Amino acid sequence: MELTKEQFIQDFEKTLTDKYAKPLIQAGQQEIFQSLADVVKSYYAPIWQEDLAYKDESQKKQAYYFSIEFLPGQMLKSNLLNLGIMDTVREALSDLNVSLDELAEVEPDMAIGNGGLGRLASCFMDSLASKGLPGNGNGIRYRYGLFKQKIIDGYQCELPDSWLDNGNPWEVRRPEQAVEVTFGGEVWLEDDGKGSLKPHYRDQERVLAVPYDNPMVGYENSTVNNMCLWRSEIPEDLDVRFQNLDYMNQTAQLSAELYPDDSNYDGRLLRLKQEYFFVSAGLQRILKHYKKHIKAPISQIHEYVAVHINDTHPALCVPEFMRLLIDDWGLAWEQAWEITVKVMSYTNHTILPEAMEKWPEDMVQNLLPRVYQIILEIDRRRTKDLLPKVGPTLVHSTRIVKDGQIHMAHLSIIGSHSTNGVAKLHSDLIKDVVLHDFYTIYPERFNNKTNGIAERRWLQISNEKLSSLIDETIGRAWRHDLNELVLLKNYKDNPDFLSQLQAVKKADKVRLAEVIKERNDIEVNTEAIFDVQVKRLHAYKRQLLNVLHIMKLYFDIKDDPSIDIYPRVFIFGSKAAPGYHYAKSIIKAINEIANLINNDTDVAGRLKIVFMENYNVSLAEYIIPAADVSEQISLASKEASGTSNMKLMLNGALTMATLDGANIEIKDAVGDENIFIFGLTKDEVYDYYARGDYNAHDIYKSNPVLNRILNAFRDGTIPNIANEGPEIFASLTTYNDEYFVLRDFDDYVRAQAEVEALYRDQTAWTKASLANIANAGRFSSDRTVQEYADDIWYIKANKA
Ligand code: 26V
Repeated sequence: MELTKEQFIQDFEKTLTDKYAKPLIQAGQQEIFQSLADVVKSYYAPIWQEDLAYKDESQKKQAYYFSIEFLPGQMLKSNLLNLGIMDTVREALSDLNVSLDELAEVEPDMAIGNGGLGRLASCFMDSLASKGLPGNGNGIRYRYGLFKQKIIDGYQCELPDSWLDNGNPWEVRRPEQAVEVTFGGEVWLEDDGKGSLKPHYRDQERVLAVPYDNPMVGYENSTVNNMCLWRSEIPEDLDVRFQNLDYMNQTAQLSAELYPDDSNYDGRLLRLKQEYFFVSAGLQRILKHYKKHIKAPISQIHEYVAVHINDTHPALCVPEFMRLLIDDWGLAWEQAWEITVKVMSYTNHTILPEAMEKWPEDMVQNLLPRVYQIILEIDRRRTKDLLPKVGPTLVHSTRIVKDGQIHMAHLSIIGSHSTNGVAKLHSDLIKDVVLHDFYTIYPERFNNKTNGIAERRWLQISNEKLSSLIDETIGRAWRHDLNELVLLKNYKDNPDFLSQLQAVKKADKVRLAEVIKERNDIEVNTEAIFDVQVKRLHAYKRQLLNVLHIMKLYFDIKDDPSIDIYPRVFIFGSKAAPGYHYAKSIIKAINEIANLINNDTDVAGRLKIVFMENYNVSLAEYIIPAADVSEQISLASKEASGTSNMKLMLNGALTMATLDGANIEIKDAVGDENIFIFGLTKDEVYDYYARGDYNAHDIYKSNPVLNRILNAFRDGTIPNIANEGPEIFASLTTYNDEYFVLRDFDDYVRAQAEVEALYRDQTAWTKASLANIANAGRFSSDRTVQEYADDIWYIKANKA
């Protein structure tokens, strides 16, 4: 949009007066932020309104991304950037002696997601809008987002994330579009006199779902999509005096809290309620909209609507859509089923068995009696149809209802026309191993969509210095098409450019060093290698492998304090699920090792370990630009894709990687000479499984370096881990090291030595860094969502 500084200042000062009856000079940061947000809202609101009207009139097909998590982070700069008014507003504020950067920090992160899955959903929201694609979000407006992590005495403590205390300035509450979602009670079918059976209900619990619309502003275009988040409330006509307290609490609780665990399936009733709540509300809204705006019969809804099931959490979309089509719209089963399969599509984000959702049959039956009937009927009909075609073995292994449980991945695959994994390797594993029987039955449904990241947040906003350097070098076209970054390759032998690239990295490291000083009170050497591992804490991601390597370097120094070791700063950012005991022990161990090494005079500052508390999107925006090394060291086959690997690459870090997830595609993009690969391959891991002969204890016994390091966990060398140390020791030895940490250790050490050697040659390193940036184009989520649009959703860009 067009905006002059003068116009902005006028708008801003008027808003401040209207809102707070105060001049700028008397206003606090919070008041200034809220006023600025209101001004920005006044800029996008008309575009939003127009785009909504356009979508209704053009009758274009729209996609709805159903996700129980979104992780957008702060929205101020994103909105300014995408509206094309970042520079104007920054300068105007600066004329008023207000720093945009400081002001932006006032906004709490919108953290209604755990990690990779939620952040991917938000990158997709940004990309859909920026590509002008009509794609909307549907989720839950949790009152409390992902917990705030405090580190106290080295331990993770969890505090509530009360992000809505000052309101959410971007959202619009739409009570007039509230719908009801019902739970429990009894259901029975009666003939409606016209030959079909209609459900009748008794004693149901009613919950009001109120939508809050959040604008997803497209980058320098006129698209504003919608992310709808539902809040649970008590229906207005219920007389609260006659309701029991349990019900009142449960209802209010529904949208109260995000489940802070993305590592283990946990069959709690409230979680199932949340899943049904946003699924039912979202589908009801879509159908109401259809009735009102789309001039076509319901039997054609698949030509107007695509619903995406982001992991299995929204899998109830399948039976709920069936219910609405049959019970409310009067469709026959066969027709409803055909439409449902065409409308739905599903993404799998993990193949770890412990994360697979299976709900006990009786729980679903009690909570959602009608939906349960429909699930049984889907399963019954499919079994009957398929038996003669594929035989009992395949039918049984792919049943939705089995052993008293409802398999949500099975439901999602069977009830949709597309199932995709999130990186090539992961999609292959799904087809060849984990869901192989489904692939045999429905081969045409399976496909890959390699993840991507929104470069606007992960480069333009978080790394303005690098962005400016790129602009000066190759122009601004990359801001609309990340593939343009390949043009940077022309500068790989340009010493001027290389030294500017180094200067940018240095400046980003200095900026992070200041944050570290302020938050951790640790001084770090900005000449050192900044070695970064940022992601949720999980055994399969192997933060421990990183830790063992650090201990090795430490012992090298202890053995010979004059040893020539290149200085390194190891930076960790990671939350553990509150109930994941082992992950929390690893956090404690990292912090105690940090204390030990950071304060050892022999080390003399050559090694520094920094565990940054409360890793979240806004902290990532500081850490990632400053990274030299990106740690992507999961056991091959376990990390579906990873996305921090892409963010770090885009910011010029070199990847230390196993051949897992999207790391493989990063390697293919940058070439073997610009990445550090180590460790077992997926096939080697599977061979171990097949033979069953992995013996971690043997490695512990026979490898003296590892022997010494592991002993340090239980002999007091690492202080203050009397419980955690032996626990970690036992997991790696007695319990046979589930993720082959010891097996990959030597090769990891070898690859880390290569890192050090290359870093000593600053020119060679910088060239490799450049190769990473220049080849990051295909990891843009703009590419990813375009593939979803073309291959799965069949939606087309606005005004195209
Ligand atoms: C799983 C579970 C398990 C049941 C309990 C609650 C819960 C909540 C969230 C999840 C999601 C775990 C899956 C996940 O986040 N996968 C990550 O998805 C990223 C985006 O595709 C991908 O890059 C990561 O490799 C993958 O671990």
